[in-house]
Amino acid sequence: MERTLILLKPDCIQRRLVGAIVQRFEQKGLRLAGMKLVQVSHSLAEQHYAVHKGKPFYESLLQFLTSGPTLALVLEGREAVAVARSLIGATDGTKAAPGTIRGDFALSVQNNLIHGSDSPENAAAEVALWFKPEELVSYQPVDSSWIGGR
Ligand code: IDP
Ligand code: MG
Repeated sequence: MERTLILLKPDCIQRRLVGAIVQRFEQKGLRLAGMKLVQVSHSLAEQHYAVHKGKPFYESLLQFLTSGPTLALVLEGREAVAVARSLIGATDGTKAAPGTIRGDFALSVQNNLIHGSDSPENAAAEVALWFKPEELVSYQPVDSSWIGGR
């Protein structure tokens, strides 16, 4: 079953939007496989956003991600990576479609509330970066025959 890494960034925690956002993933049918509140170190932020090193917004992005607690989640389900990205919406809050998380709650490009892995390969690497194997839980959801995707 596919897994994806989701980060509820410091603006999401500060704005008390955790419940509203986690609810959207649960309602869709994705299930929690891991969850922890992290004060992100500079080193972890650098590793997570290594692909953006050298871009004009990189230093500011690291500053943002380390500026307060982040909630890290692993979500599991059919096509979890693509499904989560479509619920999240476009990077720039002003361009994200209404109905998406960023479309409904974000106006900023940088402070756009949430990260979601962009491919199954990156998801596997990001899950391994943020979680130890023993921090992840596998279980059979009681409603899986109704939700589908097994
Ligand atoms: P994504 O989060 O939609 O995958 P990426 O292009 O991977 O977007 O960028 C990573 C993060 O860097 C974004 O979520 C956002 O916080 C920040 N970011 C991206 N582009 C810009 C920009 O042009 N200015 C400021 N911050 C940006
Ligand atoms: Mg990205």
